[in-house]
Amino acid sequence: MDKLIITAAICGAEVKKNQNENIPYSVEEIAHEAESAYNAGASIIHLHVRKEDGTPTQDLNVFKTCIDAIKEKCGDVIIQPSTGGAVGMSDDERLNPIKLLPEMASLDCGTLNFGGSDIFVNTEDTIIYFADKMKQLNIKPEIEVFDKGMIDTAFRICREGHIKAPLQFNFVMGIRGGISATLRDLAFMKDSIPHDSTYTVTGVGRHQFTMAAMAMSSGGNVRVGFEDNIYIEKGVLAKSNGEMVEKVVRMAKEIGRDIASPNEAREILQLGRSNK
Ligand code: KMH
Ligand code: ZN
Repeated sequence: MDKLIITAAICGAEVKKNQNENIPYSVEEIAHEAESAYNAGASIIHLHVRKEDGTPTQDLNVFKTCIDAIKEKCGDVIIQPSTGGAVGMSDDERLNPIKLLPEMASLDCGTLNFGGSDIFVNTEDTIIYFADKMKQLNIKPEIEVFDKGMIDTAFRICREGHIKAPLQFNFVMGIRGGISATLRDLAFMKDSIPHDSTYTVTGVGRHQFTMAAMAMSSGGNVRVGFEDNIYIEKGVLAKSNGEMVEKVVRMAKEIGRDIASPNEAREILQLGRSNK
């Protein structure tokens, strides 16, 4: 098996300090959380940013300031801005951070009920619009899938030339409205992607570490972080993203899976190769 790539989704758009006071909002807090995850073994930072009061934003300047601050503290870490942003944002607002030419960015491949009464809208036109922009800028999309049909959409747009293999998937499992976080569904998702693809598993909420265990033992990669879960164990709030990454590193050590450095992750994911 390849070395394990750990992504830290350090902030997200939805979770707030009243749920866990350690959720980062300011540039300093975001950079500090990225550093804690990087020092613990994360090679990718999946990045959302906030206004000072915690409101999610896709403002270009806020992204730039945060990315600069993270680079200063974390040197070679891979920064993967979100183009999902928050529910209700316009397509062009969501796309803002790709103007900073990151190596990767998220590409959400379908619409779903999102955690209750919200709808996270990604029409096929939106997906193709985002994919074409990323292709022009040679940014590798991480294909965010919340259900199996989104894998099929990714195939279709790949066949049509909007994204290029090898594809990198992130299976987000356990969100209300999306696929459940079970071994059966992970096997289904994993068996549904092309053999030359790579995949990461994001278990939402209480599923975070059980899905991490399944992902790392089946050859997949792992995402953890405050975006997806605020607890380090049942009833105990996590102190930092670093604490969650450390737990994944301990689990990987126990089963003999080495951790990828950022440069090793670049090799495995084939970042920086032509997207055309
Ligand atoms: N905040 C969600 C609505 C992504 O980063 O691409 C979308 C999201 C996915 O978090
Ligand atoms: Zn996200």
